[in-house]
Amino acid sequence: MEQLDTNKIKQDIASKFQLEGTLTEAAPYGSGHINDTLRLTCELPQGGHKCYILQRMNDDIFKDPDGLMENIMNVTSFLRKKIAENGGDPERETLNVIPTVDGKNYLVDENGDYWRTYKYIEDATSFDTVEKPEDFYNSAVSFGNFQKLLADYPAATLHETIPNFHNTVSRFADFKKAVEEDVCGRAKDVQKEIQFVLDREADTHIICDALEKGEIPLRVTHNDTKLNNIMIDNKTGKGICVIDLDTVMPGSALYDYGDSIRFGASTGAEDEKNLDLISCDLNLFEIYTKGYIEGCGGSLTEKEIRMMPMGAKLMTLECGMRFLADYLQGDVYFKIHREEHNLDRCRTQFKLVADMEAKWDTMMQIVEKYI
Ligand code: ADP
Ligand code: GN1
Ligand code: MG
Repeated sequence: MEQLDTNKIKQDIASKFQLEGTLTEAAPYGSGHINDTLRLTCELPQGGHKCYILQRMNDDIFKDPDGLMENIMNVTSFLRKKIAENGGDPERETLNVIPTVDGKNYLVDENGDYWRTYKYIEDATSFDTVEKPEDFYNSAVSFGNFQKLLADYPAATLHETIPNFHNTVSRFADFKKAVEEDVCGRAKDVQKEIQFVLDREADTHIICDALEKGEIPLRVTHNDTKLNNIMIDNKTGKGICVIDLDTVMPGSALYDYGDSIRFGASTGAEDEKNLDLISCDLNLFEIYTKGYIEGCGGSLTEKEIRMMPMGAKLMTLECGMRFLADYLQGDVYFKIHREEHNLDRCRTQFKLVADMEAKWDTMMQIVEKYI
């Protein structure tokens, strides 16, 4: 997709949404890997200002933006009702879509790009790393609660925005295909990383098999539960709003739990080059485990709890496979900000997987405390 032209966005795109006040600024925002995000600032006639989040949806990745927006409208209106019933603030505790001037949920511009606008959640922060363990705990409670709130959502009405998103068996097949095709001639230099994945093929079946056999339930899950997909309230420190709802689909609680551990229990950044700084922090692992189980309000089964370490390991392995496959394919999926960015990212994931394997018995002992 084309680079963002903030002047053009101010004139042609933002003006087509029902914004309050006069738009004064449109600035790139956040550190998501998928969509292009901007923060809009509008001056209000009575003084003060109001912000919005404007996003160009990635339609290379989300092939059915219309279905995706239908999911978001339906899921957020379902959540709004539940939040109000529970005495919360639906304006702040879920995403709120701002319509276009002609009343649509999203805009298609003359290049065929898809745009949407959300209310900006004020006085809250999304963190790229765990600065305080309490934030991680509070994010766990919120992600667990998110899943609990969606427990009776009519799952069959959800569009599958990315088919097989956390199907580790099909992710493994995609990975092998990327290695075989080797379109950029990069495979020869990353044999060690490729072998790391190939050695773990058997693992990729474990959650898929458990779902297929009905040993663990299919639920409505978020599927992209990294720490920066939650807004932490600046005053209370609580997780105030789960954002980035593009991948809300039927899935396993182990996907949500595991992806959060992958990102937040790591002692370093997802793209850290110095692998000596990367390990799985068992204190953070335990804090998140406790918070997630509490947030789910007793709904996780014993089998799910026992499989939590496997969820953490497989979500980390899967993400590493995806980064490495993208590196082999020429960096076509995840946004990169430097040469070999995806290679650096895959290496942190594999370092984490190896560390989890080394700490396996302790991880099992930790989760068993919560059965
Ligand atoms: P991506 O899919 O690219 O990760 P996100 O929807 O997660 O995009 O948005 C990127 C970042 O923008 C988030 O990590 C968060 O910092 C910020 N953000 C997104 N939506 C909001 C919102 N409604 N209010 C405040 N900040 C937001
Ligand atoms: C992407 O959109 P974002 O940046 O929150 C990706 C996740 C990966 C993550 C790795 C739709 O998440 O699956 O785990 O990057 N989202 C999509 O950081 O592919
Ligand atoms: Mg995000």
